[in-house]
Order: sequence, then C-alpha cells, then structure tokens
Amino acid sequence: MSQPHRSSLPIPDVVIADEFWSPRRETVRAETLPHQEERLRDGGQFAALRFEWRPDPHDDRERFPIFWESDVAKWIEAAGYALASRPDPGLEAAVDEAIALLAGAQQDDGYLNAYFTAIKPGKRFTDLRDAHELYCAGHLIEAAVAHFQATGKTSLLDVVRRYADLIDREFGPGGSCEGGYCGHQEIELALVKLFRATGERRYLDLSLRLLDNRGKAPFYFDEEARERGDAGYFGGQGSVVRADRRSREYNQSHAPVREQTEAVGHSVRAMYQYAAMADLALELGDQGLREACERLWRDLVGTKLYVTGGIGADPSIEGFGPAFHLPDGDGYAETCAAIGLVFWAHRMMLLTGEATYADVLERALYNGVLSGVSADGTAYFYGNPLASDGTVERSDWFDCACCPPNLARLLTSLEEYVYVADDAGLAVNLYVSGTARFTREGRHASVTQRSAYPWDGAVALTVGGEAPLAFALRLRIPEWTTGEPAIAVNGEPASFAVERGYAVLDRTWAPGDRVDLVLPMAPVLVRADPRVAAAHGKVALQKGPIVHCVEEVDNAAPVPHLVIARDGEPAVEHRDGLDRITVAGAVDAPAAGGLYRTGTTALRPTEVRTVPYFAWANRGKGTMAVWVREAP
Ligand code: FUB
Ligand code: ZN
Repeated sequence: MSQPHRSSLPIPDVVIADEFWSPRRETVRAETLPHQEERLRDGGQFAALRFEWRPDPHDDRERFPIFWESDVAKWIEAAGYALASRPDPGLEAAVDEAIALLAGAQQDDGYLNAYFTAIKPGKRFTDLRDAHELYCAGHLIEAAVAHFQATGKTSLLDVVRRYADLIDREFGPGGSCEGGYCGHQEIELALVKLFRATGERRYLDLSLRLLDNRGKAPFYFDEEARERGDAGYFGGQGSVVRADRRSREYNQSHAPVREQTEAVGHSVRAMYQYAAMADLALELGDQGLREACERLWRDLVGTKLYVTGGIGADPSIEGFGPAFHLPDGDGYAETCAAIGLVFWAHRMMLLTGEATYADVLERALYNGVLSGVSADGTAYFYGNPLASDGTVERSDWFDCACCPPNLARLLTSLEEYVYVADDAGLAVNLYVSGTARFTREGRHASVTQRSAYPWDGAVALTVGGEAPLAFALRLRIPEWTTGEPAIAVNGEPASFAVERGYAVLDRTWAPGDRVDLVLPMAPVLVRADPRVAAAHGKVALQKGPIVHCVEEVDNAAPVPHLVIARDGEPAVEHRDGLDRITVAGAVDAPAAGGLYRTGTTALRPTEVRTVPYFAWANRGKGTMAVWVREAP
C-alpha cells in the first residue's frame, strides 16, 4: 500500500523563538549540557572508553557501566541538535573529544562496547536479554546521525556504520546471534534513522528482522541462558529472570510484536519498540505493524496513561501495571518513558495524519517530560509521581543516568515535533513561536507563528515566501480546547473544516497573509474514570495543555488537608512566568482528640492555589498533589 508522504521539517529549517521554550532550551545548552559533560567525566564514562576504568568488587555500582556508551551517546546526540540550531565551538570540541574516545574504543572488527571489551572480553553478545549491548549501539547510532546532520562530519557515523555492519552480520543468516534481539529495544528505531541518513536498505531490513525475531518460540533468551549456563547480568533481580510469560512481558518478548495487544512490561522498552514499529509501518507500508501499533495505543491511552502524560505506574518493573492502576504517590512514571511516548506519538502522527497523537504528545511534553528537569536545568527526576509526602526532590545525577541526557536530547530537538510537511502542505502540531521554512513546487515558503502559548490560546501565523503558493495549512485543534475555536484570515472570520483533528485552510497564499487562530483555553476541573482508585473523589486542575498541581508552599495547609469546593470557579493569575490557578476550597485540619472521628468534619474555608505540575519541586521540599479531594 502506498503511504502518503509525511515528515518532520529538518531542524535547521525550523527556528524556535518562543517565550516559553527558548529560555528553557538556552538553559539546556548553557547549563544542562556542560553539567552532564562534567558528570560523564567524573562518573567514569570517559575513562571507560580509554579502558582505564575497573570495577570495584565491593561496590554495587559495578552493575552500571553496561549503560555507559548510551549515556555518552545521548549527550552527543543532544549536543548535535543544539549545534544544528546554534554554533558553539566549545561544545563542538567537547563532542569531538568524546567521539575520538569512541573511535579509539572500537575494535578492528567494528565492535564497540568498553565493558565487554575491557572487563568481560569473550562474552560479547552472550547475554542479549540483560546486557544492553544493542541498546547502547542504538544510542550510538542515533547520536551519529544527529551529529552528522548537525555538523556534516562523518567521524561518528563512520564508526557506527562499521558497528552496525558487524551487528548485521552477527544477527543475519548464519551469524552467531541469528534469531536474536536485544532485551532493551532501542536499536530498532535507531537503524531506521541510519537507513534514512545513509540510504542503505540493509539497515532497515536489520531493524525489521530484530523486531520480527522478538517473542517467537523457541525463545531466544531461554536458549542463550541455557548455552551460557548462568542467570545473566541482572540474574539476581527476580522479575526479569524467569522464563514465564510475565517475565517475558517485562521486555515485550512474550509474543511476536505483530500479535501484541496490550502495553505491558518495562515502559521505556515498550515505547522504543512501538516507535520502531510505527517507523517501519511508515517506511514499508506494513499494515500488520500499523494495526498492532493502533491496538497498543488504544490500550495505553485508554487505560494506562497518567493525566500528566506519564506512563509506567509500577516501580518494581519500571513499567505498566494492570489497566487503570495509576497510583499517585507510589507510582513511577519515569521521565524516559514519557519521552518515549513523545517519540511513539510523533511517529503515529506521521503514520496516520491524526492529530489525536499530537494531543498525547503535547500532554506528555508539557507535563510528565518537563517535570523531569529542574528550572535551573541541573537536577532531574527519574520517577515523576503525582503526589509527594514532602520527601521527593530531584537529584543531580543517577548511577543509571538514562533520564538526564534523554531530556536534553528531546528538548534540543524540539524543532522536529512542531510541524509536519506532507503532500498537501504544512500541519502545525505544536504552537511554538518561530518560523518554519519549507519548499513546495520548487518554491520557498515559510510560516511564522507568534503566541503566548501555553498560557494563551491565541496564535498568529504569517505566511511568507517567494510568490503566491497553493497549499493546505492545517492547524491542530487540541483536545483540551474549552469552546469553539475561531479563525480569521487577514482579519476576516474564516470558515474551516476540521479533518482528523486539524482545522484545514486550503488556499492560495500570498506572502504576508495572516491567520489568527483562537483556541479557548479556560481553566477546568478534571475528574478521572472511577476505575482509577488514586483519583476517587478527587479533581485535578488543567488549563490548556498544562496540568497543575497543588504545592504546600503556596497553601495554608499540607496538601492532603486541602479540599476543593465542588462548584469552585478556577481563576488564573500569571506571575513570574507561570500560570497559577486559584479555586475556592477548605482546610480539613487534623482534629484534636484522636485518629478517628464521628459526625461531620469542620472545614475552614481557604483558597487552594496551584502551579503547573512541570514546575513543582523548585522551591524546596513539601507536600504536593495533582489529584486533590473535592468537597462532596
Ligand atoms: O535499562 C536502561 C534504562 O535504565 C531504562 O530505559 C530505564 O528504565 C532504566 O532502567
Ligand atoms: Zn530514564
């Protein structure tokens, strides 16, 4: 089946000049990337690539170096995107140094993994379930493509191509790992990027082979364990070792990917797998993969998605619990998982042209992703709970440091998510001020957005370019819109059809034409499906794409004592760069004289005040909740 052609605009063709995002992205460039570079140097990652690091048998962190190439790679990838939008000689020199280390660590046959070269020689590719070699390889590939596209340099691309070629041989017919696949998906989506960057079809074929090997009997991970004769790198961790269905679900190897129906197991693994499935469905017109993606999406969004766009509620597996199991304080919602959801949602939108995927992308991006980093850009959440007893705070690094550089690479590549060019024209998926340049019928065109989004739903768009040009401009009408959207073209109210979640304006545009879109954005109270136990009798506050939370520092009592009035009219004040919502409520203060009481509760009236969820935990520790009791 032939696919309509849809693609993101290349990063250099999108300029972001946005009051919300530009300062945050500058913080990533000026603070986060140098901070992460320092942590990688201190943490041993660079030394390991010089083969200078040795494990300490008395230190439990001996387990973590298997991830280290991925930490370095994600940092290089983030730096690559940053360099694509703004030259930075200091950053480029640091990246070149890291690439030289990677090149130096590469073996003659192309293999590149410091741990299995220096610490466990002879054991490469013997523990695919646990040892993360292809996961690290995937991140190296993504980094190389980003670096190549940003700088035109092939220094890392040449390295990863030799490694990918080795992997292709080992996992191909007659190779030592024929039938194998990695316990942590990642390389599958990376190989699609490598295919797109190089035009080499065998990388796409390898990606498809790795996906289609997954979950087929006889189970590869059982066979390799039998051959190896030990329990594997993480063999001591109960949930992932047994050869039963639940353990296989952990890494989504319980069934062939095309037959999977529910989002199960470790959520980052799941997201990277589903993203690759969507990529291949798009590249190959593969209907089986598309249908599997659509089934998995319905399950996830219908039963396993936090209101913040976080996913993966069960900390014991860093993954999905049963349907509607979305605990607030005891949940997990790893930053990487919300980032993975952004990746998958983006690809689903490219695959289907449906705005609903961008709605979820937006929910995750502005809430469960952005909460992962502090306002100053140097502290991170691993899990993003929806409630805190006052003990939760961000850390400046982790032994397994997956989330920090993942955040950096998403925020420095935000350009990719704003627009989609297709056969008919340009779709605006995110309202981010700045300019998109694109070409139609050989002519240059541009669209410039201006807005105070996400605080205000009024967006002005101006068309630029060489000459009058016919194309469809599609504007996403977000699911959160609280009234009828309105559009004016050159000051005149325009009628428009909404197709697949987009307002469609299909006409011949002249340079200077202006479109004014107004998306009603009133604050609202949100209630959850009654099967979400953590939200029973509670409400959350939301305005536009921003989900709010209540923090103790803004309120008259610890958050669990607060009650929101049932008919409370939320009012909004914009202060210090953030919306704050105030709603009538009360304090249910602890009563003197015992743990339990009879009779009615004496409520003391108060105002309940919120801040955006992404901004919480930037003013010291205190109680916090997204779901707040509602007066009966
Ligand atoms: O296993 C590599 C990464 O570490 C995963 O994606 C995260 O969930 C964390 O476990
Ligand atoms: Zn993570």
